Parts: sequence; C-alpha cells; structure tokens
Amino acid sequence: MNLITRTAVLAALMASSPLTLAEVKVSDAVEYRQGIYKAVRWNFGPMGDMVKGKQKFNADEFSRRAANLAALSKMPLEGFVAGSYNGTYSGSTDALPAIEKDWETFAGIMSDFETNAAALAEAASAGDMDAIRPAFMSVAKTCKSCHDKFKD
Ligand code: ASC
Repeated sequence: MNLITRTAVLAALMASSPLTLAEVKVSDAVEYRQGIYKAVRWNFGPMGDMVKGKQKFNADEFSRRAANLAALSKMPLEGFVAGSYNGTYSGSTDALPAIEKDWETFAGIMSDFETNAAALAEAASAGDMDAIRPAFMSVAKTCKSCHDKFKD
C-alpha cells in the first residue's frame, strides 16, 4: 500500500471508529504482544510436554522450538506501550499497570527471559535431556515470576 492509500484507509477507519489515532496504535501494540505470546505458547507447550514425558522427546523438534523461543523472547517488550494496561486500555488485556510503575523490574525479567531462552536453545542444540530439563525450568520460572507480578 502506498502512503496515500494508507492515509485514505486510515482516515476511513478513523471515521467509522470511535477510537482516536493514539488508541488505534495502542490496540495494535496490544495485539502485537498478544500474538507474540501466542507464538511463545505454541512452541513452549510441546517443549514442556517433552520435558514432562507427555510427548516423546524429539531432539530436532525440541531444538527447532527452542530456537524459535529464543527469537520470540526478544520481541514482546516493545509492545508494552503507554496506555496499554488493564484499567486504562479500553480493550482486553491482562497486563497490569504495575508494568509501567515498575518498568525496571519488568524489563529486567524480560531480559532474563531472553538470556534463559538463549541458554535453553544452546542446551537443546546438543539434544541432551539432562541439560535441557534445568534450562527449561529456568525459562518456566521466569515466565511465572513475571505473571505473578505483572499479569492479572
Ligand atoms: C507455559 C505457559 C505459561 C508458562 C508458565 C510457566 O506452558 O503457558 O504461561 O508455561 O506457566 O510457569
């Protein structure tokens, strides 16, 4: 789409919507981060099933999913923008306003997510479940610590 078409489409969208331009951008950011987390779960779920023995361990599949997770772990942070939190945002989100109030802690946990997901991908590339298991648990603990503090 060229700029003129895009502007026209946006203008039409704005005319038919009660949302302001700023709110449209916020909803895009919320949808973006929720999409990333869906992709995270899509990959992390089967990895968890393999770690728990609910699904047969397939080293190639596990490693591919761990590499996906390592890439995905770098992506959600930019979706946490001003006005996108539960209580302020007009749409649906479980992201608590504590994220904004305690951004340093939140960004720190997201950074741990990246570090731990990279370590899991590294462990997974060797295909050894004894090394994978603790690396997987570190990532799961990081997920939980963020949910406990910052997710409704
Ligand atoms: C998952 C999932 C999460 C995390 C979290 C880890 O499989 O959907 O949100 O692991 O439960 O503690």
